[in-house]
Amino acid sequence: MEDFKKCTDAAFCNRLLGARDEGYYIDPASVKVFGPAVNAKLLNKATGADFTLTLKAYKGFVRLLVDEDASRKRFEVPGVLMHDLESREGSWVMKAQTSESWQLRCGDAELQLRYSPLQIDISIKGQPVMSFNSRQMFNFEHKRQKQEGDPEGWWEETFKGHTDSKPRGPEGISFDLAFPGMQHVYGLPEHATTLSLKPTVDLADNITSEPYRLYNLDVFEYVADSPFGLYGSIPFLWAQKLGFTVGAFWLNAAEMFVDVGKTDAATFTNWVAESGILDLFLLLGPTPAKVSEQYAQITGTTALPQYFSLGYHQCRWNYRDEADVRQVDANFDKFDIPYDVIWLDIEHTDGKRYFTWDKNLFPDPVKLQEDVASHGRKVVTIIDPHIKRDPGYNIYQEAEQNHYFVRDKDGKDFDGWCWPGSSSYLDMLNPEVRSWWAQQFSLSKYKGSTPNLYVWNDMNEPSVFNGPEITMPKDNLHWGEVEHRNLHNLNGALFHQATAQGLVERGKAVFGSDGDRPFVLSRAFFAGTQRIGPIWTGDNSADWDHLRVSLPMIMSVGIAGLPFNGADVGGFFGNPDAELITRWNQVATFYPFFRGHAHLDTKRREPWLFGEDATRRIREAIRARYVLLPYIYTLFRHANTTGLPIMRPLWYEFPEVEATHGIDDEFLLGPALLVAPVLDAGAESRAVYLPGTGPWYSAKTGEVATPDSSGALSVPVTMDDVPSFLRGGHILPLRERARRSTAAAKHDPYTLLVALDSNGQAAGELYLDDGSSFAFQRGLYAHRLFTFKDGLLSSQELPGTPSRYSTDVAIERIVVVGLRQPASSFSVTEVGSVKVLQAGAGPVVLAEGVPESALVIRKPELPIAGDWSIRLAVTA
Ligand code: NBV
Repeated sequence: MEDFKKCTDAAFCNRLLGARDEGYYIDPASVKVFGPAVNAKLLNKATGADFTLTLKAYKGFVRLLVDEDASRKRFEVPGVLMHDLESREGSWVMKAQTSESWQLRCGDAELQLRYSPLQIDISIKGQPVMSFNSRQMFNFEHKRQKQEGDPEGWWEETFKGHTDSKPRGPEGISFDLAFPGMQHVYGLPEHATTLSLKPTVDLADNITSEPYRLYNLDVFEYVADSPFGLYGSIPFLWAQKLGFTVGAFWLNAAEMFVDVGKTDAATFTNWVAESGILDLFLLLGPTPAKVSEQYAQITGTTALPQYFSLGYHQCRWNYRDEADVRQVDANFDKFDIPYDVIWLDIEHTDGKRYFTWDKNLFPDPVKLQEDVASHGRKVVTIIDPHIKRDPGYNIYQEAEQNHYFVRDKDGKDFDGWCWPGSSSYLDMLNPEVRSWWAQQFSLSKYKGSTPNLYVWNDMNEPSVFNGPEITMPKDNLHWGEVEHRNLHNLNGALFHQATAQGLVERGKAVFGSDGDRPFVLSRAFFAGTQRIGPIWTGDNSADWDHLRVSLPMIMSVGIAGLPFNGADVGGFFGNPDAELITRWNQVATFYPFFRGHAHLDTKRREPWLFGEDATRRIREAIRARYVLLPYIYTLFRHANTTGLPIMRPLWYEFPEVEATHGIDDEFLLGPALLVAPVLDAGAESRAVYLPGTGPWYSAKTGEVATPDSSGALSVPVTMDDVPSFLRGGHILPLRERARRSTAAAKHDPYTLLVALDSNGQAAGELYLDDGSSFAFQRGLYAHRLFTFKDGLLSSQELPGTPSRYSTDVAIERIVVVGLRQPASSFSVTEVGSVKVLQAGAGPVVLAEGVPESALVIRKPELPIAGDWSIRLAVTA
């Protein structure tokens, strides 16, 4: 951690974090309201500096913009905000106006704008929820000329021998945001720490631990509990108290630090960024789902993934050669373990020249991909952003000739050290560079690639081995003479975007206008990355702490609008033993992105290498993933339409249950499945908290789980167990047949698992499409709604989703848990055109066991995408 800055090592953080200035005020004469916008002039008493302030009303959120005047405008982060944002505009209704403040209303929100010192208080339905600058920590370092005697750190600073020339001087921005009555704040990824963010300052603003840092970095062997910045940054924070969930998103891609302080009365946060502007969105919730939707309206929703990419991925640095890949591929079949994708890390290239192949190790990559594809599987290759400075390498040559590289402060192509040695870095801020890069993925340019090859972008923070903090100097220059410092945290997302665009274009060339959805995994990320593709949590370690912290990490990235993410299964560094790798796979069944991966120096660890018992258990964990895929894909459709997370904190579904607010070692997969995985070595039991009144059913046996009156339950566990619970009131679509890949299951029938609530009711959904193309965007999908009420189970279109996708796939089983009478006392009667069916007790889905109360309807032969209903009648 020595390589990385603390707040005190960064001049702007040193100056601004915790600093007060009461001198910022609004000139009352300047305040004007134009429909959705309040415009005003903001001034600083001591310096005389003036700024423009805009407060804009939208439906469900408020946007506060502060910038210098038009002649000194700062860098604004491009490409993150949704194009249709303006269509969400609301309008202000004036409530009261005095010489000291204005009171405005927009929807349920009331806002008070105080002039001097500047302060903005927001309440919803009379409840205060947010307060901006109540502690006078707002500061905006205005543009200035260098002068004799300026304080140290204004125009230059040095860290570990690297000097940042800072030609524009101090440009920091800071503010405080308080959340009255709220004890929990979440989000602000990426950090390896608890989901509910721990305080970093005490009441007197003394630092008790480092502030949370947002600065995309390649952190070698990160520790499992730390506020240090990792590979990605999303400056989006959640806060909540009973009845109110709100959010704050600062669109700013410069280095940032955030302090969190708590009192009984409120949680205080103090944010500082090195440059850029203040563009702060205050999301008014008031429920978790509303906050997700509001954030999605601002930055977009998750791209609908390729169905295959939700299966299991097998990665390793490195699968040595073609024979190794074939062997691993064959072993999955031999050991009867499904998988969808095999990955090739940097060693597959010719000297780390991406888009090339090591000719000795991979002499016939096309044949290799075709063979893997003949089993319905895909190959992923790594394409990193550092370009070897080799005049004989076509990518370098073209980029160099076209001036496509980021320049150093003196205007020369930046030369940094990375895997290939001396390297340059493409300037992805330039749209021309992005489209040139995208073209490199065409089949004719990327020699040895096929339509079954997808991509992995690593090291895109960017990682520069000999750079400050192992990254790019901040005074490097991008397109339009923009300093790297302004867009550092966006850098990786731009690269990711250009790569995904390449696969989109390739897909259109190969498959025609419906194309092929891209799959590109990225390590670095920023707000908006959800529109591009998944990320993973980087180089974790094979230990229990990293297994445990993977849950809050995945959830925190997920609630920050980027739910398609996961952690390296098994831990990247080090060697997991049979117990850890088994437990890790059992947890990862439920990760939104499920990939086994390992460092070059680790022992081989494919699922069959840990003895028979472990192989069987890992097989079960991966199979359970495939069983759940129809449900998981449906969750992704919701992420795609409205922005809901996949792996959810308990409080996300139960915000009204205060006891859930601090829990992060359990989670819900979507709304219907609660998982309390085993996260400790040698565990013989797992303490579980079940929120609400349930009923909750054991996913293993279908029996009702009975916690004590506080919701606590101790579940005995063996190495075979992953305590998980079905939430009464939900119907899950599943596919139970064991197959070698998602492609092999394409025509398999479904199971509906119906878990009744205390009124004997349930509902659930299934989203269906071709799983790979963009045809869904022109309506070629089906979205089914299943309901169970008064003994009648029905399937119909989800209202508003006319079904234009047809399939003759059927339902082969319906399992109902939670019936009040024994299962044997039911008969299934015909409704409409449906035949009389056989019914009886039988095993529940996720494992064995036959609870008396579970009714299993075998071979109902109902169409999965058709309308039907069947009635259960009590015969006894
Ligand atoms: O490309 C090699 C690795 C990769 O396997 C890993 O997943 C990345 O996070 N890469 C980092 C570079 C080397 C890290 C020590």
